[in-house]
Amino acid sequence: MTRSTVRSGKAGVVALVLVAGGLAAGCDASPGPATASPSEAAPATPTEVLPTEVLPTPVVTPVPTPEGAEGDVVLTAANIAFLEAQVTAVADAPFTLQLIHKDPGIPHGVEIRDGAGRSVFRSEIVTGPGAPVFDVPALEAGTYVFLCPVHPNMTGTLVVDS
Ligand SMILES: [Cu+2]
Repeated sequence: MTRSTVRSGKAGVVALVLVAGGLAAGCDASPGPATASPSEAAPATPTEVLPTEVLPTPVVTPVPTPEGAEGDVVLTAANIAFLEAQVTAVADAPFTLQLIHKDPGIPHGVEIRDGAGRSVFRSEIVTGPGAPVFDVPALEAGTYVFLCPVHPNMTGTLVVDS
């Protein structure tokens, strides 16, 4: 009885050691691939939420006349749009209108229409880039529309002041 008890005890110890060894081996192997997995590492990266700066509403300022501009009135065409929403000319006197044309390979021109929609001036069409100056005849005081004959969406206001 006592022998068999001792034997079974030894066997039990051996079995425990084997099991422990097996567990240890399993523990050594499993953490490796788990921590190396990038899919688990990515979500763990803390996402820094920066405070959103509250900027003041931008004030619409007139586009400064480009350096080297020669016209009495200067219009800038860029990205198939006039940068100037409104320009001013002096009434009852011929003036020059310069088109600063910044769209390479794209044709633009300038047409001026009076309040009744009549065309009072139309420049030649120019393929950019370039900076042609056109002579515009005297206009009566009033509010006109300028536009590009090629691109009707390119429009703005010409105020002629006496
Ligand atoms: Cu155009």
